[in-house]
Amino acid sequence: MRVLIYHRDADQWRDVLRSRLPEATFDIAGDSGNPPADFLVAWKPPVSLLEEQTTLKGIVNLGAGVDALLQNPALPRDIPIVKLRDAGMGELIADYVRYGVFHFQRDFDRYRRQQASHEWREFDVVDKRDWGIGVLGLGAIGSHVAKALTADGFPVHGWSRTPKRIEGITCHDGDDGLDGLLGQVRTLVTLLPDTPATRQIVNRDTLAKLPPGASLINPGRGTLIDEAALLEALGKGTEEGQLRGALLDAFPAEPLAADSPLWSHPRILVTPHMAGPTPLGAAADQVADALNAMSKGEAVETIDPDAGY
Ligand code: OXD
Repeated sequence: MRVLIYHRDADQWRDVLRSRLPEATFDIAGDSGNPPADFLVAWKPPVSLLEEQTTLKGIVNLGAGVDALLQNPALPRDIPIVKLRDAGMGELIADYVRYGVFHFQRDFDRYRRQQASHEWREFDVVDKRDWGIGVLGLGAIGSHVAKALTADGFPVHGWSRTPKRIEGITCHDGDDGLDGLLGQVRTLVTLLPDTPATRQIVNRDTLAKLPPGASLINPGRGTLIDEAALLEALGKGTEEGQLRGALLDAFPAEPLAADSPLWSHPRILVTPHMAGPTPLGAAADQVADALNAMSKGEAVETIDPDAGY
């Protein structure tokens, strides 16, 4: 089998995959002019690359989100597309979210601002059991995050499009379920895929349904959030508005533009899409298994292009 790899760290991927599939041939792809391949292993391949690869029998997406791939107009629709499931990203993203939750629950955001004005003032701690957290999106990563927060002692509400049951998590679904969840949470975490149904799910209406002083953590997709509504809910300056603060890792256009107002807002923390880097080892096992199965014509767990994940 001939495999083409398109990734920023393509050499590393080639080495780990070669050690798992010694009989396969691996080539590293440029934007065009590549040898024809049976399988493409890629993260955000360019249109030109997909256009020239007319012999592909399958694609492995080197990430959990398939939005960029599905938006590629040259994506073949008649071959299996496999994405990475939780290959260790769940734990990394859970740590990121837990950091964010403690940032707000233990008032680190306020202490950081107080330090700037040399102010010594202690806040009463809100008990974890009274700090409801809403996790929008209960896929492999969302449910990992929800369980980690439950283990920390927070009451966790999860939301998904279709009904789910996860032990220890209060699960909600559908539009009514979303409204019910929003009213009960002090921190909202967005881990939904980017689909037409989820775009700007965090908008003026949803933000208004959160209790005053709630916080937002987005390690998911930038498109989930209506940025103008977010800035409006935060209000200006250091004075806490309807929304107390936000920790944002994903943006509709990345890198975040240098002149974006998000950078300088005193109650927004910006991180450069670093919440869930893909750990090579476990991910390489998943990629190798998928390539192996597809090359033998065996069934693989493929994405659903219509659902968008
Ligand atoms: C992913 C990502 O989807 O890194 O895996 O955003």
